[in-house]
Amino acid sequence: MISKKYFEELEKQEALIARKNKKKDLYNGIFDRYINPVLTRNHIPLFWKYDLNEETNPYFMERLGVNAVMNSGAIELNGKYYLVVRVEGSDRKSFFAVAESETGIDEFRFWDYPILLPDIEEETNVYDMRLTKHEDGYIYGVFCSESKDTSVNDLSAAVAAAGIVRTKDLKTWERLDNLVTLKSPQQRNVVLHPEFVKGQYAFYTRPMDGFIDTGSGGGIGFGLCKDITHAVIEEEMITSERKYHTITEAKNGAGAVPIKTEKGWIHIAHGVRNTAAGLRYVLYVFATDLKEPSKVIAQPSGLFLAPLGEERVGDVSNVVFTNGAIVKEDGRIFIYYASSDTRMHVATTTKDKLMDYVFQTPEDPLRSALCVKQRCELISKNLEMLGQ
Ligand code: M1P
Repeated sequence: MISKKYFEELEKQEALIARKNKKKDLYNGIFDRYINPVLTRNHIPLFWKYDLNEETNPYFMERLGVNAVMNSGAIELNGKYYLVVRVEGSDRKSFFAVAESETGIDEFRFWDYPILLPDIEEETNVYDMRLTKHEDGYIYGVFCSESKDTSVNDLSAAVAAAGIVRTKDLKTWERLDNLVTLKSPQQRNVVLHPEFVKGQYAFYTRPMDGFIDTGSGGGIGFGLCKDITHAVIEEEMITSERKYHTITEAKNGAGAVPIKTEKGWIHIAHGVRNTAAGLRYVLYVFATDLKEPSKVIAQPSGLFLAPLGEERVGDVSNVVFTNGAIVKEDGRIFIYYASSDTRMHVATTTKDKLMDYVFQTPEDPLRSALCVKQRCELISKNLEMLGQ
């Protein structure tokens, strides 16, 4: 017999999924935020967590809990919006699952089963997949493949590498070799560029000395490789640098797959700085050259999107993180971001607005005196317009 409680809980969940989303009444001219998160752990199908059988689960208890849904890759296929979500079980292990929506801003629903990736024995955890529709015809998923660091006597020591899978339908996944970067011992936040560069596959990387600290890693890296099935990057160069006293001082990492525009590739990445309250993660944006996607050609000052209100609180508070955006043919852009490693949100904008933001917003002059000068110039121009 199916437990009665299941049907009560299901009704609540269906109401949650059917809830319409609305833009928040917050203006900055750059993007719109939305009132409801697009996915929370309460969207997880009940049959992933409960044993529905009254005989074996008389108290209708969660047997396999889910702690958080976050950091999702995003892709549009046949007009529908798909997120490949990082689902974190109560056991701290993450896995990937597809959630689908007709609107991109609400009614996201998980498919019946999570993704069963081909396994690599030493891999402990997988997370944060970026989905690239590559010009070679495949959809690639590049994610963090974490394993225990057995070279030191420390239970929390781990090694982060970039795992690579490919698919055509998000259902059948072929696993390729993990990316090897000869000069960097650890990698997270690796993104595959959607086009060939100099006839090769191009990756944005994030060279790191350790599992948490980037150490000498100077920012978002870039490297080429010939064979995606055994990807090896011999040389990495730095694209967007980490900079002293900016939002990228502690670390930064590539986010969504770069968006192609007439004027350059637009990147939505994350920057991290350290504070007395711990690391603070925000999103920032920069553009790279169309022909040389490693060369930064514009970088607006400061942050693009920061955790706000309830977004500031969660498992890892004061964090926003993106690894997926969808660009519609009509120019609308859906940026999917997680807040505080707990839930998923969407922010919407357009290609035109994003280009205006990237190419017309002044750069960070890097010192207070110059920043106030920059602001005074804006004020005096505006006061003149206002006739004062
Ligand atoms: O907890 C915040 C984020 O920390 C890591 O990001 P980074 O490698 O830039 O420090 C990742 O574990 C990410 O999943 C997480 O959201």
